[in-house]
Amino acid sequence: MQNDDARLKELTQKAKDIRRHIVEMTARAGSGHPGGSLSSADLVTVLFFEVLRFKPNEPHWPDRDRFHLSKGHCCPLLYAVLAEAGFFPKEKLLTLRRLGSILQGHPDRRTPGVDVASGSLGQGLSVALGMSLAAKVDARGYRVYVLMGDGEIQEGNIWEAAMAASHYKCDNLCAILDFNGFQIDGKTCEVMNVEPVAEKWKAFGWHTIEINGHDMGEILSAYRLAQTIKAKPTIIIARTVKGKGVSFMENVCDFHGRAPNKDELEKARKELS
Ligand SMILES: Cc1ncc(C[n+]2csc(CCOP(=O)(O)OP(=O)(O)O)c2C)c(N)n1
Repeated sequence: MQNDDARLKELTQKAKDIRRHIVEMTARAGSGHPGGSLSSADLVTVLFFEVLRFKPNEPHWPDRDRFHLSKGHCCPLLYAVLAEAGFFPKEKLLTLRRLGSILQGHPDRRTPGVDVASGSLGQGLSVALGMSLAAKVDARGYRVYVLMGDGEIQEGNIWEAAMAASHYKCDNLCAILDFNGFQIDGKTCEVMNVEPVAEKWKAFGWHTIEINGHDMGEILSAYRLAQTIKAKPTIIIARTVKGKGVSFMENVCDFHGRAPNKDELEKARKELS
């Protein structure tokens, strides 16, 4: 790998391009979820462009590392990353949420690079656990990554999967928690506090790594460390800012599920140019 500093700079630029796609796609669609897409953009950019093994021309390559977007409403991010990675042409991004488009409002298997549909929160860790166990049964070396939201982990289903993953010593499984502090109705700590979050995952037998989810160096180190952990699953708890990268969207709950209008799009484009 080339010098880390230079590479981190490239990844920062890539994340900016991806953020621009997110605001452009949702603005064109007139709906969608920019806030949580922007907060996870750095985490998913580093994952796709530095860590995951995949072949865009062969989306079902059996040895590909798996990525499951459990917080499926953040699919503008996933689609932007898949397009940048070459799974389909970038022009398709502006068809988000259109009837008949390969890019639906929540992930669907019609999109190259999407293995499992998502959107109903709380299910993704169980999906990832199944993939992780399948790799072990089939003696394959792929790793499984799953992205969840801090609001999402209020779902009980998550904790059943958390318990099973450590019971079965799923060290090929890495969960990423985008802890942006907001969910659909407001602050997570006010709706249903999930803290102390690291202690909860530790108690469930997971290796936990806490990072700033916008520091590309910390993100990359966390993924590298996770690859070395044996006999237990790992969770990367990333503290992030909802709407990160667009000043007037940052920490504004309204942008959880509202697209930028024409003026807001222009402002956002300037900030991301
Ligand atoms: C089972 C289920 N209940 C409710 C919803 C509606 N919903 C969509 S996004 C969301 C909030 C999610 O918050 P969080 O996981 O923190 O996501 P982020 O802030 O990262 O966007 C809710 C409740 C859903 N998609 N699935």
